[in-house]
Amino acid sequence: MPGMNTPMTVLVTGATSGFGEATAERFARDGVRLVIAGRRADRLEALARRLSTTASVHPLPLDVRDRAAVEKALSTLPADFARLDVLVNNAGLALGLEPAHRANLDEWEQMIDTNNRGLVVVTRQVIPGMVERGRGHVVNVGSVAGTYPYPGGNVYGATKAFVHQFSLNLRADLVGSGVRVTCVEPGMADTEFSLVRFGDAEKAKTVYQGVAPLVGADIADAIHWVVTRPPHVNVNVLELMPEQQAFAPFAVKRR
Ligand code: NDP
Ligand code: 8X3
Repeated sequence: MPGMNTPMTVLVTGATSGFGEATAERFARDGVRLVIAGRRADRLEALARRLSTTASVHPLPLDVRDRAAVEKALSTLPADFARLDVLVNNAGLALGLEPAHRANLDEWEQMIDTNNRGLVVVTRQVIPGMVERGRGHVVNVGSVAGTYPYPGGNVYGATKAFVHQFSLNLRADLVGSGVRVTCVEPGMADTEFSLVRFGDAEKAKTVYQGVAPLVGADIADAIHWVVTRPPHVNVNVLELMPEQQAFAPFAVKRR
């Protein structure tokens, strides 16, 4: 990473809540330069003000689904923030939990556009500079849903399987370049995730009842840990779950 006295520059997408906000908070404690991105500009401004006591922060209102906007925003970053050392591709969402034959196709498209298209557009814009400088780290936020299927996980889980495989394929391309790639794959975590998924605060609350779920700070710690390993160490994949969560048994429907 940068020289002894140069702080790292870290871009976090989806920094307006949950994992992204916690990750920005974690890196801010190290006094890095932070670019925080998300659609809700008011939240970005508030977070930037809050973190500015320890870090230099550049709020970047951005919808990752808008390729032209992403390309423009990332190619015109202020000079102090333009040389990115770490990209945390965290922006993403799940919508709905209906079985595939009843699911809403617009919601499927929005998940693909955000979790996959958005992620690859941001990545493609950022990695040439990292390769040129011979250093960098791309941390993609996948999910246990990309490995273990569950009813209603249909397209959401598939988008996260894409994130997992894209991360490994990035590794294959970037090996030896000084640019590291990690896929961090959390299980159930209490953020705004379920509120977004169901659009219903009461229903969202029930998801975490009786469970000590992961929280944003747990994932922020994991992301911070993979990034702060010595440069010769690449954590390929890091999967985390709450102690109270595990895998489903095979479903057998008997007639
Ligand atoms: P939150 O809903 O709290 O945060 C999601 C973030 O993504 C928000 O900051 C939101 O910002 C941003 N985002 C969503 N759509 C867009 C978009 N089109 N453009 C830019 N930013 C966008 O949920 P989490 O923190 O839980 O989710 C973060 C990531 O972690 C997601 O990729 C999610 O799939 C993944 N994940 C979550 C788990 C969980 O149980 N919570 C477990 C495993 C993975 P804004 O709305 O302001 O644009
Ligand atoms: C979020 C975890 O299990 O709700 O990616 O799909 S889960």
